[in-house]
Amino acid sequence: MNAVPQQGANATPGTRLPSLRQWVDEVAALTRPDRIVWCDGSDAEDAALKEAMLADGTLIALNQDTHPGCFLHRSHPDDVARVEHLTFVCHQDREDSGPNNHWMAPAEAHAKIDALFDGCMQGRTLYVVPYCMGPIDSPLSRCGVEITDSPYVVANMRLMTRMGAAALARIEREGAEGKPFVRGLHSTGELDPDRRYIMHFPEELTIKSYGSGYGGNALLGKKCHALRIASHQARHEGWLAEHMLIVGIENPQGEVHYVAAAFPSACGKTNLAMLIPPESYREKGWKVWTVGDDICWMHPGEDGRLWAINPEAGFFGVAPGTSEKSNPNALASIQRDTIFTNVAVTDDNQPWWEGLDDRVPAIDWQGRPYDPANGPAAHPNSRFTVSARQCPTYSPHTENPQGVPISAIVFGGRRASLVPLVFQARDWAHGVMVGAAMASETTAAATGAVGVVRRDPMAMKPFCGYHFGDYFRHWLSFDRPGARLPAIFHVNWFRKDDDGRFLWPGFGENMRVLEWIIGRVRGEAAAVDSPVGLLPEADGINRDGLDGVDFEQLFEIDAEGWSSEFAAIRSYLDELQPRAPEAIVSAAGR
Ligand code: GTP
Ligand code: SPV
Ligand code: MN
Repeated sequence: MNAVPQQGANATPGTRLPSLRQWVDEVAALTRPDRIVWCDGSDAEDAALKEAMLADGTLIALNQDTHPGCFLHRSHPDDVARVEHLTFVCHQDREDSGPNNHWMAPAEAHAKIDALFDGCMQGRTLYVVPYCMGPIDSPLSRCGVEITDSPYVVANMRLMTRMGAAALARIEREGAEGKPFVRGLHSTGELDPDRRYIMHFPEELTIKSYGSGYGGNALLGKKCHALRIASHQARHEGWLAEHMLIVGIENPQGEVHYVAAAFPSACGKTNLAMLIPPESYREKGWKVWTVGDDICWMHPGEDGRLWAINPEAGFFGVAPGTSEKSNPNALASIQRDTIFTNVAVTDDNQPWWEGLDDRVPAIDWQGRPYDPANGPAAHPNSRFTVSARQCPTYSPHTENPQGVPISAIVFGGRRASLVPLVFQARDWAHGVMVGAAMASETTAAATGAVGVVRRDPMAMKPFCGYHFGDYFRHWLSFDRPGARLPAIFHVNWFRKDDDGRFLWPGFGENMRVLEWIIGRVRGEAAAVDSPVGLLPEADGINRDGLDGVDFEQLFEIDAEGWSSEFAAIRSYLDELQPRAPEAIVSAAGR
């Protein structure tokens, strides 16, 4: 059956893969679009889409003299962040989704969301978007197809993934061998928060998302595929899909150590991935290479090490706070060919957000004349979408089909008190417990209250596609004969003094902490044991040129505070019983 004829200027003949063709036909029969476009990812296709979006107001051209190829998208004001309360992971068996996910029986979930999809693309175009997560020729990469009625999603997927003809060719080749692709169906629907669901069917490798156009809800290759579905696949295939940046640290000897770091949403991954070392480090020859800023897929290699790829091809980064001082690499990346979402603009139509500079914006993120009485000019979760290739420190090894070897894993959260600047886990099981015990203040990346401390194990609370107890067990399983596992650390850039000021300068100065981490990995830096783990010696972190930093307070271990923290961790692990692994529970002090 092919209910809807192929039409349109850039419509292509579709696909020779029967399973894909059949699925597109089924979706078209359900959603009833006016036309179907198979996206090839070409420049011409992108230009035509952008022209159409400029014509209908989906995109607004920014100042093309200062920001060539840059556009602004203003989303619906009720559609600015991930919606965790509307996100479901629907395993057949409820237990498999765990208490960490919302669950609905798959049949019920399909029925509920298919009712919303029924006829929803009438008057619209259905885009078929084949994409590859990871280098196109890497055996570690995985493919998917997103069907969407949003040209904004198509333009973003083109930046965030390897999208188009090459991905389709790989999907067809693998399909002929019986290897499945992930199916993602998306419609912006009416953008009504009461008619919005983000649903995952891990056992069917299927995603259905309705009623939102926002990044994490709508760019299905990202959180839905590369974390929720991929984490489920990874569990069964023996690898890890994580909410981590990947950064290469080159020391003065020219050795590059790759570090993967899991921080919750809007807690510093993009910034650490693009770090520029302080001048005193650059003079000595330290360099930093950006591999990825949000997602990391790690596979055990034949040498026993974990090898990582960044499944993404672009950055969907937080705009507020990005400046020449905090993140010059990000700023340099977004001077051209960037899509900005929900930022403000200056009177000469340049993108602007809080923390960029001291200019006063003219128009706020909702298109109103800027009035501080209305709140921030840019939405706190306003974002930029840009190709990773535009980052000045983009690592050429990002394209390695085998990935890069990971020397250290770093967990971290936003904790105003209690948690020291850095500590190291004593061994793998202790490190898995440290990751499982993570907590962080909530941010604007998801709807709901901001600044509330919640448990966010391994920064995966919103993204783990299965039961956290099984997930920790899976992590522990990597410790086996022959393994040469990364050392595990925990950092906190966000500890505050009694007046509410950050104790640590952060950003580029985080290099000092990375230096200690690399020193530990190389067996050079010393450490002392403490109730939470291994701490740097008194002068273990380089303090040269850092005046006024209170290291004593930064590293203070409050025994009483930690005793209640461990009690909270244990009661959190209790909620995961009977699936919480004993090694984690006992590492947490029982
Ligand atoms: P997602 O894209 O949502 O997954 O977030 P992310 O982890 O990539 O967050 P990002 O790096 O964009 O950081 C977001 C916020 O953290 C911004 O407000 C930054 O200014 C702030 N931030 C990042 N690094 C530091 C740091 O070292 N110190 C302090 N104080 N703030 C930081
Ligand atoms: C996050 O919220 O962790 C993000 C942005 O990286 S989104 O793609 O919307 O999930
Ligand atoms: Mn993220």
